[in-house]
Order: sequence, then structure tokens, then C-alpha cells
Amino acid sequence: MSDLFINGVWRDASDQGTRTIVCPADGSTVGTVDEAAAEDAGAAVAAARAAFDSGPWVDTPGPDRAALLHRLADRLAQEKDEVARLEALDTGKRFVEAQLDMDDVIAVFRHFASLVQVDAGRVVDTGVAAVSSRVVHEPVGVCALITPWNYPLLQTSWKVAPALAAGNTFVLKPSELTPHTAIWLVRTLAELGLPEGVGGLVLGSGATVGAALTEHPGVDLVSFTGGLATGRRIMAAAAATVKRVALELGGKNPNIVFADADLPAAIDNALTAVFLDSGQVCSAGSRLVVEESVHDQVVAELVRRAHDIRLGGPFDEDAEAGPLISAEHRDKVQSYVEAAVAEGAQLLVGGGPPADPALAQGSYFLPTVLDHCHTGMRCVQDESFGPVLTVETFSGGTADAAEDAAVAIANDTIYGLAGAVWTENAGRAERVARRLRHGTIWINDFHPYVPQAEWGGFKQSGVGRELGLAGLEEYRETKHIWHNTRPGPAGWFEDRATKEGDA
Ligand code: TXE
Repeated sequence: MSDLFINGVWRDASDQGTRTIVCPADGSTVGTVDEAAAEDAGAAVAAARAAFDSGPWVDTPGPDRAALLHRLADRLAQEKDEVARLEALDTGKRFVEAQLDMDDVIAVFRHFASLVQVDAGRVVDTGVAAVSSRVVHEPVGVCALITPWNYPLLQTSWKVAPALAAGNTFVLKPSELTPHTAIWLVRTLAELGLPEGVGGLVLGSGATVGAALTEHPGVDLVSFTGGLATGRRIMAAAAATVKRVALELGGKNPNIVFADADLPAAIDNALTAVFLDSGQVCSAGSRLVVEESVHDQVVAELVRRAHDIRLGGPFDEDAEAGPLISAEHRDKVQSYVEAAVAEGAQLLVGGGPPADPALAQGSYFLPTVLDHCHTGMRCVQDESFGPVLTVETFSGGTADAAEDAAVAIANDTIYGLAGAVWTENAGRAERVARRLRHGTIWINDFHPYVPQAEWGGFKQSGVGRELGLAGLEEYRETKHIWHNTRPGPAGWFEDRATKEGDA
């Protein structure tokens, strides 16, 4: 095995720990990997610290750093199907979706490669002729990158690409459930010439390895994508040494449908919004917020379509959606639905695992629609991270009142990651988009993103932004260099000895 990469060497875990990775589509074994101990995390941080402080990567010119990112993208393009297969087996997601994820990973590496080439800082006019003053960007230092299981390589690329582009060193800890594409990534970077110690890989649990990284004084920045509870823990741990944190903590994302929308398009996209990747998407449109006058029509059609969604494993060409990540997660989604019904929600379709015996070994959950929900319910406030849609209804005596009602409902959440508005009225679309307190807003669409645009959350959906231009800034310090070309005394404090001597 030797799946831990520390100081340029592939190693076993120091306590010989291992973990078996299981495909959630059928319970089959994908492989066995090393499971690091806390001291392995410490060793990886020490190596990344030494590599940062000795400068082989910081001092590598930007265009050369960019060239490595492009080489990685080229290699992934060549090996796309094999890497997608690894991803599909670890996550249970459909192979075709994993292939699309690989295209996105390639685009992310190329995006950050393009950014490094252009930024040389800026000159500041101080108003003092003898002073040359400039603002430059430097890497933050050692980055602990902690990633989740839903889009394993893609989420990792959102962190590794900007960390390297900016000249940092990193220690990557992927989700313990889905490590195989992280191993591929670090192995490939090393083959392509990443200097020793610059990129480390430790596999293992959050409680042991993740916590060791977030507490380690040698780490300067923690970038984390995962659940809100873990995000809070990481922020608290990082406070002890005032590490920089970047957090993406999911969402409870409203999808607002006005009566004047293109309803066939809105309904079709509402399905993709919530049931893509079985709802295991941080930006899933898990809250349908629909105008009362079209509620019955929209919900009836959604229920009919949801009922027909075909579930299946990664290589089932008829499948439209895959399993949940684990049996534990499926049970969590099940209890979420039960709690919603107990709160008064009406279960219209789904609500449990499928009856099909062919799917019995996997962690499948039927696409589910819960009607008559409102913001006072936990099922509307808490992330289920499963294929579960809650339906809320709004109305207003006037067009303005309807807008106000929709916005109030959509913003009544502690989260603020993403949201959508469906309407044929362009003015309304713009007004509502501006009033929604969420980091990404789609108008008459749902889910598309591009690496050129920032991604991240308002409120408790997180801290900071990934992608776009800001996604590089997370990994850079800003330094002001003041150069006085005619140095002389400041003259602030009187030099008494000289003065007395003169007298
Ligand atoms: O996430 P965790 P889990 C949400 C979703 C899901 C819930 C729980 O609602 O149901 O989170 O999922 C590492 N210190 N999202 O338990 O625990 C862990 O090993 C440092 C939203 O799988 O947040 C893994 O690498 N690290 C989401 C990563 O954190 C710790 C994607 C994510 O795991 C740690 C996934 C600790 N104390 C889940 N504890 C999104 N935003 O897209 C765990 N980890």
C-alpha cells in the first residue's frame, strides 16, 4: 500500500493502521488503504513547513508553477476514464457523472494556472518622491486541505490548484471514505516534478488526522469543505493559533418558482436541482419555494417525474441517479424524512430505500418530495444531504407583496450558499437575485458553475470564497513594501546625547 506521502516518500501509517474502502452502490470492496495516525499528520506538516521555509516552490517562478498545473491537467485528460472509474467506485456515483467531474477538475487547474501568470502586485503612490512603495502577494505558507466525499477530486482541485498556484505547500486530507483519486493526484503531481515536501497526503479520519492538522501550530491556513458542525469545530481549533480559515459548509438552498415562470423548464430543473448526485451536493436546490397559484400543477408534475427516476450503480447505463455515500448516511436521511412527517410535512413520493432487490446491497434512497413545509420546521432548516425536496408556498395580494414573501422565505435560513429564481419578468428576476442572501444566484437555471466565478457562502455556509479571483486570494498574503531611497533621521525623538555634546 504505502498510501501516505510525507516528505517525498510513500509510506505506511506509523501504527500500521488501514481502512477498507467500500463501494456504496453494492457494498463491494474497492481497496484497502493506509489510515494515518496523528503523528503522521504531524510529520507531514513538518515536511511541508520545511519545504515552505526553504523555498523550492515559493521561489519557483509563477510561469513554472503554472506549467506544472497545466501538465497535471494534460495528464488528467489522458487518464480521465481511469480516474473517473476510481471516483465512481469510491462514491458510487455514475461513471458518466464522474467523467464530467474530471472535465471540471481539468478546467480548475487551467483556470488557476492562468491566474498566476498575470499578477505582479501594484505600485502605490505614497506622495513622497524618495519612496518607492509596492504591494505584493506572497503565499500564506503551509495549507491543511480537508475535503469531503461528494465530489472528491473536484473539491480537492478547488484547494490544491490555488494553493500551488500561489506558491504554498500543503498537506491534503481527503475524506476517509473516498481516498483513491487523492492518491492519484498526489502521485501524479510528484511524477510531474512537484518538489519534495511541497505536497503531502495523509489519509484517515477527521477526528484523528483532521483534528491533528487543524490544531498543528505549523499550519498557517485550513481550507475545509464539509458539514457545518465540523466547520464550527475546525474554526474553534484554528483559533488557538489564529490560523487563517476558508470554510465551505453546505447550504439549504431555495429554488423560487414564480407563477410567471417557464414552468416546464422550472420543473425539469427543479428535479436536477435536488436529485443530482442524489442530493449530495452543497448547492442542492432542496427547498422548492413556489407561488401558490401554480403549486398544485408544479408539485404534481414533480412527484410524477421523481417517481420515475431510475436508480442504479456506476456502470448501469440506464441509471439516472446513484446511491448515498454510506448506509449510515442513508439512515440519517431516513430519520430526517420521518422527523419531517412528524412535524407535519406531507410525504408525496419516496421516503425510504427502494424495494428493488437488485439495489438491496447499496445505500440507495428514493427521490422524495415533502409538501406543506414551512421555515419553522427542522426539515426546512437542516441539511439532509439526500434526495429530499421540501415544498414551501408563498403568495401576495400584489406582485410586490409576492416578491417580498418569496424573498423572506428564501432568506429565512442560517445558510446562504446558493439559490435560484424562476420568472419571465426580467425586472423581478434582478430584484429578487439582489435581495437573496446567498453566494450564488441562478436566474432561470440551476447548478451551472464555472471556475472563473467565485463560489462560497453567506452566513453560516462558510468563510471566504473558492474559485474565481478570490479563490486565489485565500491562499495569498498581501505585503506592503516601503522603500525609502533617501534614508535619513526620522527626527521624532530628540537625541539628547548629541544635543548636550553640541552644547
Ligand atoms: O462531513 P464532515 P460528514 C454535510 C452534509 C452531511 C454532513 C456530515 O450535510 O450530511 O456534512 O457529513 C473531515 N477536524 N456535508 O460527516 O465530518 C472528514 O474526515 C478536521 C456538506 O461526512 O464534515 C472529511 O475529510 N477534519 C458538504 C471532511 O472533514 C474533520 C460535503 C468532511 O467531513 C473533522 C460533505 C475534525 N474534527 C458533507 N471531522 C459540502 N459542503 O459540500 C471530520 N473531518
